[in-house]
Amino acid sequence: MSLRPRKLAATAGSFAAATALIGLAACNKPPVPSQKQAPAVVEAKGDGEPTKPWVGATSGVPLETAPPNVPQAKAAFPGQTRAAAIHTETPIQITEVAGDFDEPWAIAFLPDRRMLVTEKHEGRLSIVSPDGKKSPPVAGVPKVDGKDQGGLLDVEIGPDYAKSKLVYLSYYEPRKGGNGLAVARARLADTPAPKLDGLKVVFRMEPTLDSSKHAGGRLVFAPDGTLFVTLGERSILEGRVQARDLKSDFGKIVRILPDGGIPKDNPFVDAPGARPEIWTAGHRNVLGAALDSKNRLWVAEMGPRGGDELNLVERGKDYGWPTIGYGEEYSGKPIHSSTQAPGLEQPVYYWDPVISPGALAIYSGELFPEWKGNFLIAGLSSQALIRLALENDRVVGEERLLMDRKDRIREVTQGPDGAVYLLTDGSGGKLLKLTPASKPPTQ
Ligand SMILES: [Ca+2]
Repeated sequence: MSLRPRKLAATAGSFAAATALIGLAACNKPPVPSQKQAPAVVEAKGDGEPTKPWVGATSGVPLETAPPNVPQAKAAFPGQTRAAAIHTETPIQITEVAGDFDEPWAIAFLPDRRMLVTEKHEGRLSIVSPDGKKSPPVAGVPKVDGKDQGGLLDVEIGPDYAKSKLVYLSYYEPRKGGNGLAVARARLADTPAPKLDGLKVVFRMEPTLDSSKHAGGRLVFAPDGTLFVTLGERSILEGRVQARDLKSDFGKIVRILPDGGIPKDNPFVDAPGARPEIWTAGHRNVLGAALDSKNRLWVAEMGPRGGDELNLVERGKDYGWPTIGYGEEYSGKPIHSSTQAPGLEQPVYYWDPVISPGALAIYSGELFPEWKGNFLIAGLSSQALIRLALENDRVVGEERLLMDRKDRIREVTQGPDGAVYLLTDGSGGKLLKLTPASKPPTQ
């Protein structure tokens, strides 16, 4: 008998309120009866093929079988889209750590493993303990423009947090004439009534525009202490045409110092008219970003219909939006003059149909040895956790996990314990934790 945890009943404040197992090779065996609540067991998901190890041997059969939106688009190199299906062998236990979040967006771990969690529309920040208890909302969060895609987005703790107590927030800043992404930092007074002290805005995306979309917002600290901020092109045409224009922050990834200063080795500091914070150009809307084991920056980029991208972000390069790309307008009209052009970077991988990537994490933990070095992407419209295996900077396998839950997944991040933490999107969003499940004993 298989139980499907369609609705996980949460016990207030209790850890392991509900658990589920996925990824079992064969789920014919009944779940192990436990003391209180028998974990529900469901079959491996992904594309429904039997589970098998991915290492060194992919199925050779593309994971994606739906027809492309832009069938005439041709990949620039083999393996740029529709990689072979791979399958996680480790059974996965899903624990609902906490629920009832309103549009949760991001998680950042404090040194003691409690989590800072943002909620987008209300601009709320709270501290969640590993057993799921929520603090009162942290006071002193800046005012946000919480319409549509706007609000409070990412949170990171400063590299010097142990001494400075500095936390960094990205958000849609309400401004005269519209809004723009801003990054602020403040000291966290981590008390029973937590608050932010000494808030200072360290970055303001320019120009201001009246748009409720595509401002990016992901924060990534590099080991050299610089801070990458991903931005978007604001969706409306007036913004989109600035995505490759170095006089505008739209469609850029910028690199700043934690206090808002400009690193001297940024690529355009000496280019006349260029904004000195720009690191790369030609992005549409980057919501997912992570460093790999060589400290290179990778991004998952929300594309048009048929054109979501994975990009390796390299200093000073132009990723081509909206001049080149693989997708089309949601109306079906063409956007791009071509899929390739000299001087414009190709994505390492693209999705057609799209997955709608939220966050990106690159797994380096010990709990899931078979995931080491894999890319985990939060899938919104795809309602999945997408796993990519790469070799030599090429995608060699793709898997979609958790599809039976039908959750839009907004955030994925690795915890200090090596577990994978997720936030599901929307009202009633959940904080989920993935750990390996102990296999049921052989009957
Ligand atoms: Ca591109």
